[in-house]
Amino acid sequence: MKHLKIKASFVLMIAMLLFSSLSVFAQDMNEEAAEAAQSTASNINWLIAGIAILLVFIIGMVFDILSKVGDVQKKPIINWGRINANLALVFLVVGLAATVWEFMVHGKLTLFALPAASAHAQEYDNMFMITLALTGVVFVITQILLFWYTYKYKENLKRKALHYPDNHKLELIWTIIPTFVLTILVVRGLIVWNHMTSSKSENAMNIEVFGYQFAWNARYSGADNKLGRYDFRQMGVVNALGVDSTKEFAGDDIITSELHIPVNRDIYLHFRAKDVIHSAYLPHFRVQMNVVPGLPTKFSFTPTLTTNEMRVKLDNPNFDYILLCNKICGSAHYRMKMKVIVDSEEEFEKWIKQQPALTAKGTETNNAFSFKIKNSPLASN
Ligand SMILES: [Cu+2]
Repeated sequence: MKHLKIKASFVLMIAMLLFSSLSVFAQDMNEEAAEAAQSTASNINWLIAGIAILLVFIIGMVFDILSKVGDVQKKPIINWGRINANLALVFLVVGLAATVWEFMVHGKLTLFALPAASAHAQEYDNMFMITLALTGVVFVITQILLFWYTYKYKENLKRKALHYPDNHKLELIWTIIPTFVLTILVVRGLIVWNHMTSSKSENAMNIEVFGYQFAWNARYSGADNKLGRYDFRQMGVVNALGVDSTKEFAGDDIITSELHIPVNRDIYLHFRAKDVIHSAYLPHFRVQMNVVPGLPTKFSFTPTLTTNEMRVKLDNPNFDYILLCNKICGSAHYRMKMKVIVDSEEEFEKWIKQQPALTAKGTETNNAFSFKIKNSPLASN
């Protein structure tokens, strides 16, 4: 019992400390709030975190003491079985309510609430919807069963557990049905994916999308519709993409920091990364592709709505399409975005004519950088 008394007084001490610090802090807040509430925001967060940890600790100790008292008296004070069962029911109701709330409040942020603007988008959205509906139904049913049975068959000292080692019929059913459903989903997914990735026509416009920490560039292939070769040893401050304008197909390449694409034209994007893995995500076109250093990736799609048409459709004159990085790639990942503009054919022709080609810009290789690289072990071949 002496041991218990020490523990109880320790908990009391922590509680008193906590409440005295809280009241002091409340006074401070009143005074400081008028001056600079913002500067205390991070202090408040730390205090809340500290309080939460202390509370968990105190509650744990209280339960510990009660159960030890129960042990001494040979009669349990806390019925853990009942607490767990009731918590399971609370979890079920709160969890399901939170799921519904989440859908109602943030459902408009999901992909299929975002208007689609590419030729393959309908197929993609259908697949998304079917998968979500199927998994959603299974999720709700299994969660209800899981928590309801936890509650219903809570610990009961008068009841003996039934030994039920196996049931082959049941196991067959819950193996075959998911296998069947998942096979349909995967096969359908493969069909849609193959259709999406093999629809590239011969005269698709080749554009390179170049990602680096923390921005994007687009490189147009120019009149020849062929991207000139690049060499990583030529990448430098002046020539960020490492394209040598004197080489075949490279002279007419055009590098921009905005991605303009003509509507209803097949676009073939070639992705390249400079430093770490990025992921080019064009949500309105239902396009996403990893952008990996040393591993070229590609995707073709056809935009179906110009930026102006989309602005009218959404009744939002400030709307713009976007390409953003969807792979956490470093400290400034959040601002790794590129504006995408879908032009009419005429608008696009006008815009692209205003962009200087590499030869016109007189882009040279960065000699200082090249020199350094040439003398490094990297350039031994
Ligand atoms: Cu990135």
